[in-house]
Amino acid sequence: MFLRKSFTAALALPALASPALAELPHDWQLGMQPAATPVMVQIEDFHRLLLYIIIGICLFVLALLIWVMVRYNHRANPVPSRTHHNTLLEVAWTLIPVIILVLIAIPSFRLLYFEAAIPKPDVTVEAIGKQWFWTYAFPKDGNFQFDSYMLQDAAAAKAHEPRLLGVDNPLYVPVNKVVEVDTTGADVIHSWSVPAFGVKMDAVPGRINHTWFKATRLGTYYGQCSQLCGANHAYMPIEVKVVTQAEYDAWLAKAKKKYAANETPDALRVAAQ
Ligand SMILES: [Cu+2]
Repeated sequence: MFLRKSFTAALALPALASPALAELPHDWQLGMQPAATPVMVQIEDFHRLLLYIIIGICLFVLALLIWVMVRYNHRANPVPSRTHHNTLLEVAWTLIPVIILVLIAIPSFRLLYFEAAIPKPDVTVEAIGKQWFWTYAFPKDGNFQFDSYMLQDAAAAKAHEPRLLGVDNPLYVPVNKVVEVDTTGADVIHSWSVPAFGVKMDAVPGRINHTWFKATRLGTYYGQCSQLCGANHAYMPIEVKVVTQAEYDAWLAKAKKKYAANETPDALRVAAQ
């Protein structure tokens, strides 16, 4: 019994030391980060479908090339054919790609509309891109806002946060709840992007863009500004902690007090209405 317990603990320890639930890129990673929202699951499915189609076409073209090289080279085919038209072939190589493109367009548009239609939100967050940090505002939940800066290397190491991705004030959201993210830019165009959520929305000065996610797994998720916005563009990461509703409520109550002095700017609130 004791042995089994210590064995389990030994397994669990390294997982705790390197944040077990953190979703971030790894060295030698091939492919995308594991999906954490329904939108990202569908993006992955669509990506896989495209990959199969592309591999099929590449293999087909490769086979044709090899066949032509072997069967119709100078030695194997000393007298060249004088054929210059084949109506059936020409119709086929026009129609088949059209059919493939239409087959791709159907799930593509379905996914596009699924992403664009925001379900009724449980939480609304404004993500305001600034040179070079993010400000998060909760206009409907207590009307407070706070700044989220990247941790410098020493501070990140101390806080067991990944270098260049950890922030001082992460965004907290409840698991399995629809979170609407309204993005805008305070100076130039930024982009709020979290790969595991399948979310990337430009933050444009003078307008508010809307997107959403519903994280289905607890954990810490990282993203980065994805629109070149100036000298420190690479140093304004995004950290989102997906927690249980109870943990979220506790954070919200604390945040309301801690950031009480920081009201949502009037200009933004008017624009949001
Ligand atoms: Cu930026």
